[in-house]
Amino acid sequence: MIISIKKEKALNVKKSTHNAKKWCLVHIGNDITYGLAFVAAELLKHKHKIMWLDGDDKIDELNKKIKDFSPDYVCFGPLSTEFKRSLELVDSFKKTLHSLKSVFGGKHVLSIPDEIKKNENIDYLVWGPVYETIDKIINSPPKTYIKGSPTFPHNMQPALKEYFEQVPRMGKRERKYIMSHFGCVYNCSFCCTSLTRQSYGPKAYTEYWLARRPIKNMIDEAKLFLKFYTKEVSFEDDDVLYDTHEGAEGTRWLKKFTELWKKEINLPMFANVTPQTVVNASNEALVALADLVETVQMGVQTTQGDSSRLFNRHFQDEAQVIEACKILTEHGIKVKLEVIVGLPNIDGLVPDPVTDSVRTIQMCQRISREVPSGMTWTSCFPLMLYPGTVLWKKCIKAGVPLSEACEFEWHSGEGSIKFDPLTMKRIKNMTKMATMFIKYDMSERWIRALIDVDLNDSSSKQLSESQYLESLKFRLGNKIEEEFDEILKGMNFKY
Ligand code: B12
Ligand code: SF4
Repeated sequence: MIISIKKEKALNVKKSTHNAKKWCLVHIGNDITYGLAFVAAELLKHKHKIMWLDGDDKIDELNKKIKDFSPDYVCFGPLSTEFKRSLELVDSFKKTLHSLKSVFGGKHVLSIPDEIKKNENIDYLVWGPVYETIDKIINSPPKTYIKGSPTFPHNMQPALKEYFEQVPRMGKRERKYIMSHFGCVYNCSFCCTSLTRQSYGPKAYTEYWLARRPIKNMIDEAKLFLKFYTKEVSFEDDDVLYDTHEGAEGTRWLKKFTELWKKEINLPMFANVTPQTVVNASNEALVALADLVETVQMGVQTTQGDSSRLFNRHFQDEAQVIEACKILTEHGIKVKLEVIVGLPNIDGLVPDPVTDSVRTIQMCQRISREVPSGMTWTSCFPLMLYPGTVLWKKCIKAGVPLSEACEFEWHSGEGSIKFDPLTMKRIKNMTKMATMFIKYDMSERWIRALIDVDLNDSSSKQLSESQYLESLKFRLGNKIEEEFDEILKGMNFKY
């Protein structure tokens, strides 16, 4: 008996004070629902039974699975883009199984809890981390609002095996994700990450969200990728070079991680960086990064004075982005630049959104010319205002009209700001063609002429698919084109 208690302690197994319950976890969309995999792990740790569903399957099939498994709870962790589908599903599931209780958590819930509370079919809302919430859910009456407690990253391990097996579309997804910590040091006005920092305070944020996980835990997580079809792994930290300036602890961590990744996993990887950390990173960290990844993604968004103030990114300018690109490419790392167009005119900062978007694209052309050809690639997003963010609040306050066509799907080119129809068309076309404008270094006249054309459904689809293929080729080489049709089949590609 004593041995088994010791064993349990060593395995960090927590016993629930309740009988095991049945929980259904609902995946939605084309990408790994990373946060929900941590919820799955917490449930398994408490000895509950789980079942994953692919929420994009036909509703009749899903209802049948709900009936057969008969769960006590159904869990959703939607981003804003997936919220509508979550509500459709929960409505239908509750009609199929009257005793079913729903639990909602994740970023969208965190951003606008008061709005979410109005939905009748939502029984429990979890605000923040899943930790220390499971027993509270079981013990509390419906319509309870529960705040989770943060835990140290060494206690956070996602349960992916059941997920990949039961949602084969995700098991077979060519790209998998991994994170070494779960926070971000910036405060972009279009992002909801800062809400967590505000709610738990900067000290807790640094301690829990910005501390890195033990490397062994990440390697254990990634060993599973080797058993499923995986072509590449996205190192999803917002900034993989965080804390790698001269003398900082991050350099040692990155070197060690790279060494073990190459030895034990060796799948192609790409990562996110910001210009600020690249220019300050130690050479050792850059050398390790170059060993780990072939490409990085760099959020440039915009670097023109006024529009970058709107985004709260005015600490970075074009010169810094160019310097960062040069440093990275000199280390042999290719750079994907990410920019945002379709900005609102608040406080007179962006009087002409089309000209602002042309200037942003021209900036990317200038940046690309500064480094050897083929070493950069640009992705252009329409501005999507996620509810609860600083910029969303600002737009509401300033009476900026919002577009109902925006479903937070960036391939669709539908942004949040409702301009006049001609401007809407031009912004949408810009997001669909910007990659090409930059790759082929087109002049302003060509750009302005092409964003004026009326795309039909087929051309719109082909342009978005071409951009997506371009991103895969940039990272994985031209050969991936042979598998592209197969990759598209596994996706519900929205364009
Ligand atoms: C990793 C990541 C991704 C990954 C995985 C996304 C996913 N669906 O899980 C990828 C690369 C696929 C991705 C894509 C996108 N992302 Co993203 N991404 C992130 C990132 C960097 C980290 C999120 C994360 O996994 N954290 C680690 C986990 C452990 O934390 P967590 O998700 O908060 O989960 C914890 C709790 O919230 C809670 N929890 C979560 N779900 C549930 C459910 C229940 C029932 C319970 C009880 C608890 C619970 O428990 C977890 C453990 O404590 C954040 C930025 C950031 N730094 O937070 C943006 C972020 C989540 N992404 C965002 C966006 C906008 C997107 C895209 C829409 C971008 C785009 N336009 O294409 C796409 C959407 C694709 C999709 N359909 O999933 C926004 C979301 C805004 C919003 N309100 O929706 C964020 C916040 C960044 C931002 N700009 O504001 N993203
Ligand atoms: S860098 Fe990314 S995660 Fe961090 S605040 Fe900006 S958009 Fe959000």
